Amino acid sequence: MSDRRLAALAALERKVLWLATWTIHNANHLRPHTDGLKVGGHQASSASLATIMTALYFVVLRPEDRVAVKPHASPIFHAIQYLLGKQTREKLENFRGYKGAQSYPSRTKDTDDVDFSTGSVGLGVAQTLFSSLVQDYIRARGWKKELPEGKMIALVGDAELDEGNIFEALLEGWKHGLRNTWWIIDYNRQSLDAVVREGLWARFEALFRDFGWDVVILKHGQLQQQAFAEPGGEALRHWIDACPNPLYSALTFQGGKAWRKRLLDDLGDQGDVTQLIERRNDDELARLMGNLGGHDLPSILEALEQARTHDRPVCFIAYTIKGFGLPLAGHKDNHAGLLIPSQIETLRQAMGVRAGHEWDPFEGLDLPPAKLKEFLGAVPFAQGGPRRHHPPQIDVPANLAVTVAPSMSTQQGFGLLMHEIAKSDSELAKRIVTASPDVTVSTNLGAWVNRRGLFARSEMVDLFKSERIPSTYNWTFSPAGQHVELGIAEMNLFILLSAFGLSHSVFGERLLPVGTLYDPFIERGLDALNYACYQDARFIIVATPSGITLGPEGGAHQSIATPLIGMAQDGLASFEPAYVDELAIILRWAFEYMQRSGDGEPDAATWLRDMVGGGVYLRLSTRTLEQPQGAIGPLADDVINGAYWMRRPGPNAQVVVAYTGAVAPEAIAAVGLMAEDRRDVGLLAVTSADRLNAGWTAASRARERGLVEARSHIERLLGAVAPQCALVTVVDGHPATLAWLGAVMGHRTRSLGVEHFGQTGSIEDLYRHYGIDTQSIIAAAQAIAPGRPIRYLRQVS
Ligand SMILES: Cc1ncc(C[n+]2csc(CCOP(=O)(O)OP(=O)(O)O)c2C)c(N)n1
Ligand SMILES: [Mg+2]
Repeated sequence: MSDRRLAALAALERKVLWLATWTIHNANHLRPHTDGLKVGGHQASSASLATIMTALYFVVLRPEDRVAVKPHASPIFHAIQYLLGKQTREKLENFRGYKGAQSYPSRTKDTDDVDFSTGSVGLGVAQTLFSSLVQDYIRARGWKKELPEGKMIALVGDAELDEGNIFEALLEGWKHGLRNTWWIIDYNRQSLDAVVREGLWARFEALFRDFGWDVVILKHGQLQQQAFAEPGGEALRHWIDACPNPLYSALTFQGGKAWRKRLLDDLGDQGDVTQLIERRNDDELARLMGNLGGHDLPSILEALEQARTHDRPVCFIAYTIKGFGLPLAGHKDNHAGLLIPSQIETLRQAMGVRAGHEWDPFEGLDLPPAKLKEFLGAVPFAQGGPRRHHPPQIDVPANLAVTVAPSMSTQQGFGLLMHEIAKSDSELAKRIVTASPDVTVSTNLGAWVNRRGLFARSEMVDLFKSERIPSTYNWTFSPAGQHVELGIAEMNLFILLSAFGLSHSVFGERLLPVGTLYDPFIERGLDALNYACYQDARFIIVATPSGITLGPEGGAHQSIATPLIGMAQDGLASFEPAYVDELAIILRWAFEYMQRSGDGEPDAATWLRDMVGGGVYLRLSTRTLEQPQGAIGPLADDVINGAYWMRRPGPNAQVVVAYTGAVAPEAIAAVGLMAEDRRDVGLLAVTSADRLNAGWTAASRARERGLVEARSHIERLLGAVAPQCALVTVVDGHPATLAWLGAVMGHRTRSLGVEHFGQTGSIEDLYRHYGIDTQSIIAAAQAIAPGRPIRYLRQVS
C-alpha cells in the first residue's frame, strides 16, 4: 500500500476510534434518558479492535465476505458504517437507546448491514464456520459459481475462546474440510474480570494447527521490529516476550514514565539496550511499547492480504491492548470503564475535534476531506450494492402425500413424509437440506438420507455398499448429498441451522433446512437455538422422542420443559400433533411459513403475525397410536391455528378435556368413560399451545387498544363452552403448557402434566406414576366438575 493510502487509513483509524468513543460517551453521559443504562464494556473493548477493523473494512473486505464482530466492538462497527454512509448520525446519537444503534451488532435490529448478530459470546464465531460450510454446499450444487467465494470472518475476543461451542464447531469444521474462514483473535489478554493466563496463545496456536488451520501471530508491530533490529534490540525483544501479561497491562496503563523506569530497572547498565531506551522520550517509548501487531496497520494488512491468496482457514492471533489509544488502556478493571467528561475533553482536543463538531466525519484529520472522501468512495467492501438477497420462494404443493397406517407414531409419519418428498423431483425436494447430530436414523430420517445422500465436498462411498454387505442404510457422501451428518454436539446443529437458515439472505440461494434431534437435547443447544431465532434464520426442528412417553429409555432423556420453550421462544412456531394426518398438514404449512417475509396486519382469524414467517419446532413422539379414520380436511386450518374440537361439547357441558400430543388415547378414553355421568363432555385437540397462546395475547392487546371485535382462535373455541363447564388439560410435558386455557374465558381448570424426572418404566407405568393416564384425567374431572360419582373412576382404579 502506498504511503498516501496508508496515511489516509491511519487518519480513518483515528476517526473510527474517536467516533466510537464519542458514541459511547454520548450515550452514557449526555443523554439523560439512558442514565439507567450506564453499563461499560464497550469503550476499552472496542478500542482494542479499532486498528484491525479499520484495516478490514476499508481495505481488505470484499462485498462477498461476511463478518461476525465481537459484541463489544459494536461502536467501532457502527462508526465504520457511518463513515461509509451506511449508518445515520441519529442512530449513533441514540446508541443503546430506543431504536438506536444496538449495543451488540444485530442482524435484525440494526440497519447498517450487520452480517451476523453477536452478543452471547462464542455463537457468532461458530456461525462464520457453518456459513462457510453453507457456501461450500451451495457451490457444490453449481449455484452462484459465477461469483467469487467470500471469506467468513469472526472478530473474536480472547476470553471468548473459553466458550466450548467454539471448539465443538472447530471439530466439525475439520470433519467437513473447512475453507475460507478467518478467525481474528483480539489477543488483548484481558477478559471482563481479569487478565488471562500466561501463554494462552501457545495453547491456541497448537489447537488450531491440530485442526488444520494456518495460524498467523501478529505480535510485534513495525516500530517494535525496527527497534529489535537496532543494537540491543534483541534484549528488548526478550524482555517483552518474558513480560507477564498483568505487568504489560499495568505499564501500558501507567504510560511512558513507568515504562522507562521499569525497563531501566530491568535492562539498565546493559549497554546497547539502555541506549535504545534512552534515545526515546516518554511518549516515543510508550508508542514503541504499545506497537503490538494488532495495532500496526501495515502488519495487519500484509497478513490479511496474504491470507486471501488461499482458501485454508486461518486463525490470526493479534496482540492488542484493551483500551488502546484511551486513558484506560491496559487497566485490568477497564472492561466496565467509561471515560469521564474531563478525559473525553482531553481526547477531543488531542484528536483536533472542535466542540460541537464531534460527529463531523473528517474533523481534525490532517488530510483534506476530499481525499478522504475519495478513499472511502473506493473502498472495495462498499461497492456492488446491497449485500442481502431476496430470492424467490420455493413452491410447496397443496398437500404432502403420506399413507397413514392404522397404527403409527408421529415420528414414523415424519419419516414417511420426508421419504415421499425425497422420491419426488420437485423444487421443494431439491431445496431441503437436513442435518442431525448423530441421531439421523433414530429420528427417522434414514429413508430420506438413503435417497438424497450425505453431503461432502468430495465423493466418499459407503464401504458396506461397495463391499456388498447388506445394510439398511446407504451412507454415501457426495457433493450432491442433501444431508449434513453432524457429531453429537447439539450446539452445532442449531448454529448450522442458523447458517443454512440464512442462506437465502446471505448467499442468495434459498434452502429449507430441517434438523432432527432428541427433544430433551434442545436444552443443550438452547442458547444457539435462541441465537438462530434472533437472527431470523429459517428452519424446522423435529424433536423425538419426547416427554416421558419415551418410556424405558430413562429419566435422563425425558423432556418436561420443552413445550414451554416452544411457547416462549420468539421466532419459532411450535406444534405437537398427536396424529400423522395433522402432522402432514403442519409440515406442509411449515415449509411455506419458513419462507415468508413480510409485515402487515395480523391474521384477522387468529391474531397471529403469520405473514412475517419464522422457524418451526415440531415436538413429535415415538409412541404408536391408532390413527383416526377419515379425512381431516375441513379442520386443516384449525390444526394450523392450534386446536380443533375432536368432540364438540354440548350446550350443557360440565367438562371439557383439552389434550396435546401423545396422550391423545388417554384423553379420548377418559371422555368416553365419563360420558354417562357428565353431560355433553367435550374433547379439544390442541396442536399448538404456542400459537393459541400467542393469538390470545395479541387479540387481548388489540381489544385493549380499541379493536373490540378482535377474537383469537382459542377465544372462539372456548367462547362456545358454557361458563360453568370445567376444563381438564393434559400434556406429556409441564402442566403450565395448557393451564392458561382456563384464563381465556374464566373456566375452572385443572392441569395435568409432568413436573418431576426420572422414573423409568413402560408408558403405562409412567403415565400412571405422573398422573396423566385415563384414571387421573377422570379423577381430575370428578374433582373439578362435581356431580354424581363417575362410575368408571372406581372401576379403572
Ligand atoms: C455467553 C456469554 N456469557 C457472558 C457474557 C458477558 N461478557 C461479555 S464480554 C465478556 C468477556 C470479554 O472478554 P473478551 O472476549 O476477551 O473481550 P474483550 O472485552 O477483552 O475484547 C463477557 C464475560 C456474554 N456476552 N455472553
Ligand atoms: Mg480480551
